[in-house]
Amino acid sequence: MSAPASECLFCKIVRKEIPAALVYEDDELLAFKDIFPQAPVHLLIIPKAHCEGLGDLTPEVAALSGRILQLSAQLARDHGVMTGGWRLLSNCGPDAGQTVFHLHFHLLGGKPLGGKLC
Ligand code: D5M
Repeated sequence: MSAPASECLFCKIVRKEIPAALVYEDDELLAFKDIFPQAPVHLLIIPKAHCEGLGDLTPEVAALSGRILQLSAQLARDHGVMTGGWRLLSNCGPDAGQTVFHLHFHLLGGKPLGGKLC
């Protein structure tokens, strides 16, 4: 069950009601360091507009998908993991382990990444 946008953790980060280690911000997108990093580089990229996840894309957020991919490559470059390799993933729903129901993409790198499922 998704929290309303007013209670959503990542919406609160967007509104600067709770702190986060921001690494990128523009009118539409925000990126910040994951609070429980699973790799030396572990960033979260989110649309500022609320939607629950990939199964709940609004037209507004769907239109940002190309920008999200471009930003992920830019951040991978800026954070020094472009050469070694990096991973972009979004957990969608309980079986995938989604815990925050505001669409987000994990950008991971800086070490050999295990857990390759496909
Ligand atoms: O990923 C949700 C991710 O969100 C998880 O890796 C922890 C991270 N998280 C939770 N709270 C915060 C704050 N306050 N700042 C930064 N990162 C945070 P999921 O795919 O939903 O499991």
